[in-house]
Amino acid sequence: MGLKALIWDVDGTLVDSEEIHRAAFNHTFTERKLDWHWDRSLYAHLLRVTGGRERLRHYMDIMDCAPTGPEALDKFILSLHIQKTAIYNHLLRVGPVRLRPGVKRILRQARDQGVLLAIATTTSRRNVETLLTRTLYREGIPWEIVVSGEDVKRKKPFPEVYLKVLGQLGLEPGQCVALEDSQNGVESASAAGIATIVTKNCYTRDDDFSKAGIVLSHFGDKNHAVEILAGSFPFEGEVQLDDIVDWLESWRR
Ligand code: XBP
Ligand code: MG
Repeated sequence: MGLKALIWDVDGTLVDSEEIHRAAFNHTFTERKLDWHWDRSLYAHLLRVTGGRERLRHYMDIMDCAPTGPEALDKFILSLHIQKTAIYNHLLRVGPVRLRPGVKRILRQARDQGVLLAIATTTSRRNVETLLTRTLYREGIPWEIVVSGEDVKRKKPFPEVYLKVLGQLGLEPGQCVALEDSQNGVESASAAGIATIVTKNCYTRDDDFSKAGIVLSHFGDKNHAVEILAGSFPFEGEVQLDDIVDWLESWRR
C-alpha cells in the first residue's frame, strides 16, 4: 500500500513543549493568586489527563481545592485556561522553542517526496500555529490537515482526532504512520488502526507503549544517535523518511 502520510502529534513530539505548558499553568496560578504549583513530578502525573481544562479540573478534584462551588466551576476553569493559553503563546513567542532531534529532517524529506503531512493534537489550533510559526516558518512545510482539541468531542486517548485526520486526508489507516510521544497518543492512534512510532521524552518515559510499533529515544541527528527502546527495526544514527517507509512495510506484513 505504501506510506502516503505522516500524522504528527505536537506537544512532546515536534517540540518538548510540555515544560512551556507547565510554566504557563504556574504563571497563571501566580497571577490569579492561587496557592498552587505544579512541579515536574506532579505534572508527569497530571499529564495522564489530556487537555488543559480537563487537567485543571482533575487537579482540583484530587486536591479538593476548587475555590468555587460546582455551579461556577466551568466558568472558573475556562477563565484560567484562557489566561494560561495567552501566557503559553507569549512564552512561545519570546523564549527558545526548538524542534526535537531529526524532526525537521523528516518533515523536509516528506515535503520533497510528496508524503502528506498532518497534525493530530489535543491542544488548540492557536497554540499549534504559534509553535509552527516559531519553529518552521522558513521551511514551507505544507501541512494538509490540522485537527486540534477544539475539533473533537473526545480527546486522546479516544481515536476521534486520528479518525478525523484520516477522513479529511481520504486515506486508509494502513497508508499512514502516526508519530507520538505518550501512551494516550498511542492509544488514540492505534484505536484508529494507525501504526505508531513513539519518540519518548522525560514526561513519558514510564508510559505503557505496548500498542506502539516501535519506541525510539528521538529521531536522531548528528549530535544524538537514535536509540531503539522497544520493537525491532535497524534504525541507525538518524532516522530517514525511507526508513519509516520500510518500517511500515515490515510492520504491516
Ligand atoms: C498534550 C496535552 C495538551 C497540553 C495542553 O496532548 O495534553 O493538553 O498539555 O494543551 P497531546 P491545552 O500531545 O497528546 O496532543 O492547555 O491547550 O489543552
Ligand atoms: Mg504529545
